[in-house]
Amino acid sequence: MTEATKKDQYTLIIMKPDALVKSLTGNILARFLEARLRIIGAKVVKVSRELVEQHYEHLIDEPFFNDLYEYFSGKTYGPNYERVLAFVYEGEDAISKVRRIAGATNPLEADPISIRGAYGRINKKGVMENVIHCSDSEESAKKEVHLWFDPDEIIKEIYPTKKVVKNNYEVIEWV
Ligand code: IDP
Ligand code: MG
Repeated sequence: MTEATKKDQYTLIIMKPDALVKSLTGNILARFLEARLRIIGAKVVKVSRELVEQHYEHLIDEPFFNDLYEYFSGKTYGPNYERVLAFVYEGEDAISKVRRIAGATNPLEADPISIRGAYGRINKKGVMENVIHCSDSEESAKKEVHLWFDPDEIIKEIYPTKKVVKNNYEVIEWV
């Protein structure tokens, strides 16, 4: 493929509460440098039960879902850690490059050089505390970016938007 036809992908990366507990934020950002991607959105979020249910919709019937909620919301670590950092990255093959640097879901099976392999663990309740989330396909990236970011929180329009009037103000929403 020539430079002009290479297609950019978008991916959502979340530094989960254990990344913050372990002071890994700078380290993780540095690990993603090698992928040569660009950050186009970034914020800190306090995660609600509703957001976890939407984000991990595919796991809602799993017996570990409530423990996963406690972990992902940060409740496991106390009020100072009830937050995550969310990023949208853009670039060529962004999804597979980020998944490779992140490592396998189970930190005990992940490449020890990967982020999850190096820093993850399985906690006492059996939850895979694996430090980061990253989208696994273009379809889930789109769903996740819609869920976590408003259009005006990303520096370019990566998915279609529409203007709607709310309380006499014009706001931009995802289509
Ligand atoms: P992914 O994060 O690699 O995309 P998913 O299957 O989407 O993996 O699972 C979401 C998260 O739920 C995982 O990152 C991990 O924290 C947790 N998880 C997934 N499967 C299990 C399990 O079998 N036991 C405990 N925790 C799990
Ligand atoms: Mg997943």
